[in-house]
Order: sequence, then structure tokens, then C-alpha cells
Amino acid sequence: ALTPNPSDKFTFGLWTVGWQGRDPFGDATRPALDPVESVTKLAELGAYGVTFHDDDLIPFGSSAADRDAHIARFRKALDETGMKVPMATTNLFTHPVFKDGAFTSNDRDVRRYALRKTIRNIDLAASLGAEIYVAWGGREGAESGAAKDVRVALDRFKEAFDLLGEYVTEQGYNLRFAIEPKPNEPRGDILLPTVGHALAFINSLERPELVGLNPEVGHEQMAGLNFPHGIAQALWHGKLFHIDLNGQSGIKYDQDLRFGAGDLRAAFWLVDLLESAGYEGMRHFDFKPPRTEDFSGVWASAAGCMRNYLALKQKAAAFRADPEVQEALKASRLDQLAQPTLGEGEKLADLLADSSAFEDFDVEAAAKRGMAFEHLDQLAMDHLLGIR
Ligand code: GLT
Ligand code: MN
Ligand code: MN
Ligand code: MN
Repeated sequence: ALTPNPSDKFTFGLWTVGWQGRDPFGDATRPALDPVESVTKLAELGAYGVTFHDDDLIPFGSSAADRDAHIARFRKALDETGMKVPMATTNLFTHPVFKDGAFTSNDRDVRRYALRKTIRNIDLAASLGAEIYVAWGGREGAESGAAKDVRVALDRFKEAFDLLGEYVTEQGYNLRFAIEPKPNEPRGDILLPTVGHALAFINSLERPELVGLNPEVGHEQMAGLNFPHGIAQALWHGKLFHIDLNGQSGIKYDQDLRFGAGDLRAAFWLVDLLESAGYEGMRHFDFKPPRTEDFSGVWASAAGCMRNYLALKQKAAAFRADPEVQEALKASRLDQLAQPTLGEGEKLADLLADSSAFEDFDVEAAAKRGMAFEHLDQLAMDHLLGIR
């Protein structure tokens, strides 16, 4: 059960295993990886598919003929392995032209170019069968105050998503967008920094139904937020279109550790949530094999992401099936939480007239009741630690 299988819907960005280990302080520690090799190797490991930025597959500035050749080789590898491409995205952050952003760059010509670059790759994504198009606005932001008029930049951000929505609708593509929030890095402050900011933004778009989220574990944790809670809210809004699974240890630079590393408890609750909520999307890993690793470490790291997901899925299922856990959930009144606060057929007026809800309510007695959460949580810990 710990052996990954395409039916588990595990996918990897080409840029993850292909990361060469360049960081702000050091050069690459690994050579470039041929996307065809990544497809082959990930298929062997049991993945369902791969995802890519335009520039991961087709080096920036390639001629039209070279572009076609790169795409043809890639398609052939997909056909030979049965690997799918459920998602694609645009690199709007590496080239210096995007130093002040893409859809919200102060430079109007850069914004127009960013839209064209995106639309070009949307055509490719659609032709490869992708149904999700991710938009990570890594460079959409600022380091200083007057440099960005945020309200106006949000107008431009909306304009971009409205145009992209118009494009996929006109083309009849079965493609929806997923915004990926991140609080900072590489910009000092990034626009749409968290799940909550992005959810609110989506409501202001012309075609909100075409736009959802691609939250990343580490990005919310960089903001000190509870990732499973953010995902639960995204699910509640029907906006969890995709997810970037990885690991992070607290509030620091974006670590992109393999899934399960970093905050293991958050990973456990996340898998418990995704599995019990019936999330049907991809389990997409967006991690960086540390630059200490050679290629055998890269593949060990990719395999570890999937193994940890499957192990946590087992643990979460055992936790939910445990009769003592079910009792503990009752003792903690999770069943009451699931009951509407008004009774069936009850109206606001009935609540206002109900003296047992206020005048005769024994506040002190209710205040004395323990919630029994510690026992419940220890049961989870016991399952997670494998001592139950
Ligand atoms: C980049 C970023 C990721 C995003 C990718 C999509 S690229 O590596 O750090 O979190 O998901 O553009
Ligand atoms: Mn990501
Ligand atoms: Mn990250
Ligand atoms: Mn990243």
C-alpha cells in the first residue's frame, strides 16, 4: 500500500526534480535534467503525470522549429509512458523583463507581453489535455511603498484574469485557472499573499467560476498560517482546484522540502482532510530536492514525497476507523458541531423566545465542561507515531 500507482494521482513539476540547486548564494550543484528523462523516471516511480512551465520544456528564446521539436519529444515520452499533463503554468518570473512583475508590472508593454506568453502556453497546455492552469504571481509585488499602487495593480491583475478567462471561453478549452498565493520571496511582499486574499480577489472577477486556488503547503506556513485550515476553507468555497504539496519548517525562507518533511503533524491533518473530503484533484508535489543531493538523492526525494503521502493516508484512515477515536470525537462534541444551531423548522423568533438559550441558560455549568480535545489529539499522535 506504500507503493505509488497512477491511480493515486501523484504529479510532479518538471522544475522540481529538474531543479539544479541554484540559490541566492551558490551555483548549480546538479546538471540540467532532460524533461524526457524526468517523465520516464517519474513513470517508473509510479507517478500519474507531470506539469511544466513553458520554459521548463522549451528553453526561453527557442526558435519556432526548436519549440516544435521539444514538444514532439515530450509528447513521445508521454505516449510511451502513459504519463499525463493535468496542469501547466507560465514562467513569469525568471527573465529580467519580469523584475517588476508580469500581469501587474508598472510597465504596460511588459504586461501585454506576459499575457501573450501565457496565452501561447495555454494553447500548448490545452493540446496536451491539461485542465488546470496555475498562476503563481511570484514577481507581482514590491519592496517599497510608493513603488506599487496596490489598488491599481489589483485592477490590472483582474484585467489579466478576465482576459485569460475570455480567451479560454472563446477557444472552448476545458481549462480552469488556479491562483497560487505566496506571502513573499522573491518579492519583499507579493500580491494575493494568502489563500484568504486570493479567495476574496476571485469574487471580483468577471468569470469567478473559472478561477480557483493552487495553495502550497510551505507558502501558507511561511505566513504562520494553518495549512489544513486554509485548505478546508478553499474546499468549503469549492475553490480547491489544485494543490502544491511540500514541506516547510516554520516561518522562514521557502524551503520546498519533500512532502512530509517539516511540519509532519500539519501534513497528517492535510492528508486526513483531503482524503475524508473526497478531494478529486491531483496530488501535485512542488518541492526542491536539496542541493546537497546527486540524482540518486533527487529520485529518493521524489519517491519519499509519494511514500509519505501514502503512509499518512494509511495513518489517517486508521485514526478515523479507531472506535476509541470515534468515542473521543463524540466526547469532544464534533457531532454537535455538525448540527445546525437552530432546530429543524425553528426560526430566529423562536431562538429569541427560548428562555433556555439565555435567561435560564446555566452559563457557569457550560463553562465548566471540558472539551476533551487533549485526549483526542493524543490518539492522533499515537496513530501518527505508530504506537497504537
Ligand atoms: C516556482 C514557485 C512555485 C510555483 C511554481 C509555479 S514555480 O518554483 O516557487 O511555488 O508553484 O509557477
Ligand atoms: Mn508551488
Ligand atoms: Mn514554495
Ligand atoms: Mn517554489
